[in-house]
Amino acid sequence: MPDTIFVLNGPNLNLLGLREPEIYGTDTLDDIAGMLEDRARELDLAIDMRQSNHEGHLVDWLHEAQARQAKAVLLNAGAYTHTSVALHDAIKSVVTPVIEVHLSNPHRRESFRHRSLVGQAARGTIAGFGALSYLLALEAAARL
Ligand code: CA2
Repeated sequence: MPDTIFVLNGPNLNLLGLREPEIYGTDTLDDIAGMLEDRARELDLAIDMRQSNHEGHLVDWLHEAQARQAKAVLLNAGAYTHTSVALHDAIKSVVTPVIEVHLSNPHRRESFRHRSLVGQAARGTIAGFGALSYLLALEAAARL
């Protein structure tokens, strides 16, 4: 069985490719899942990609990643990145390495996006490369 990489996506990312393409690009979340699955196959990894608009689902899925002995989690927590102590604590509570992912570069945007509670707990961060951020994070996860 190949190792699994969980790819967890937070609020509003279900709208990806449908709104605000100037910020987030034209790829949908399904397009990104397809790209990740293609590359994962080459790396002998499996992808488990999920999206929720609910903070607690993301917390539950971080715990599940650990319970299932996932190799790593790629986490784009959306706006919860900047607000969620619960996600910060959940990342710290699991041994599974968590890589923070963002399509945009939050540091080039509004000041309320400059603080990341996810990034303060994550193994590392990849941001600013659109859909490519996810692929780069997968490359990093494969090498952990
Ligand atoms: O750049 C990223 O990946 C973000 O995590 C995206 C979040 C934002 O709150 C973070 O600061 C940075 C927003 C996700 C909303 O996604 C949308 C996609 C299409 C249309 C509208 C929202």
